[in-house]
Amino acid sequence: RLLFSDLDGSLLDHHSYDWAPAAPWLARLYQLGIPVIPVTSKTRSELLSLRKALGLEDLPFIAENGAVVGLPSSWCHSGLERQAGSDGLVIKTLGVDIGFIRQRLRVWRERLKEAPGIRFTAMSEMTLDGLSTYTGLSDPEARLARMREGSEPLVWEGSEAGLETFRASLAGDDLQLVQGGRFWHVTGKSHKGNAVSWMIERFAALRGVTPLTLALGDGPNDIAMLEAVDQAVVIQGCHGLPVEPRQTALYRTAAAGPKGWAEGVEYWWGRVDRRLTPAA
Ligand code: 2M8
Ligand code: MG
Ligand code: MG
Repeated sequence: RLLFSDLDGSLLDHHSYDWAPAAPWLARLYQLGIPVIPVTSKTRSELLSLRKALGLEDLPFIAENGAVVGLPSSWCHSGLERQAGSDGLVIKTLGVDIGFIRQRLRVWRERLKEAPGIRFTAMSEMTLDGLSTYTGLSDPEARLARMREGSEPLVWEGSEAGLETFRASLAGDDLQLVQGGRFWHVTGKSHKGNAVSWMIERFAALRGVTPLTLALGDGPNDIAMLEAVDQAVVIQGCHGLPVEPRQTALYRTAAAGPKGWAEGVEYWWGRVDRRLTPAA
């Protein structure tokens, strides 16, 4: 089995970033050796500090909406991938470089300045204070969120029509927009769905078995991931954004955040297989 999970608004509370209600299931999955793989908009730097706290240290992660993948050595093909960094991880970049994204954003801001309804603030244009206030992250956490490699979050302040003009302009550069809880994210062609499929294929190639896969998410940027697995959970969101994956094995939680996360894991893996249920 493999479990893929969004972080903000899913495993982590949208406001406090706390995960206490999910902790018993996390501990149970760890005991059973079932990998919990974070699939998030967060950066590699945010993940390196968070996965320690979450007890997911020896596991891979998918960062920046699929643009950056981190693999511990146990997830690498021996002999082929020996370029691990000082953090012990092999990093794969499935997206495009942040320098290109920021350069194109500057170009489009200039070219579209007379167009109606186009107004946005990129995360790289926000002050550290401004970013902390907007997200509720602490200063050190906000610093890690700014260390981007393959996606630029932005706050959209223009109109709906302006957003469509902007989306079409970016498409000409093979860039796309996906919506997270608070930000729109500009990425290359990578998304959570193809990064998750990539990870499942790798697991199958390394272990010689096709895993049963579960994914949990609360936002529009999770749809592709929810469509790439066997069983899916849409966690009740705090943002009221529609999340409608084309997935028949779908459960929608009543609770939000980490409480909904535990509810979703329990729904698929608690009832079907009692051995998996965590001790209260
Ligand atoms: C951003 O991601 C969330 C994901 O849903 C959002 O769009 O609201 C990212 O910038 C991430 O790096 C950051 O940690 C998070 C903080 O809320 O916001
Ligand atoms: Mg989320
Ligand atoms: Mg997310």
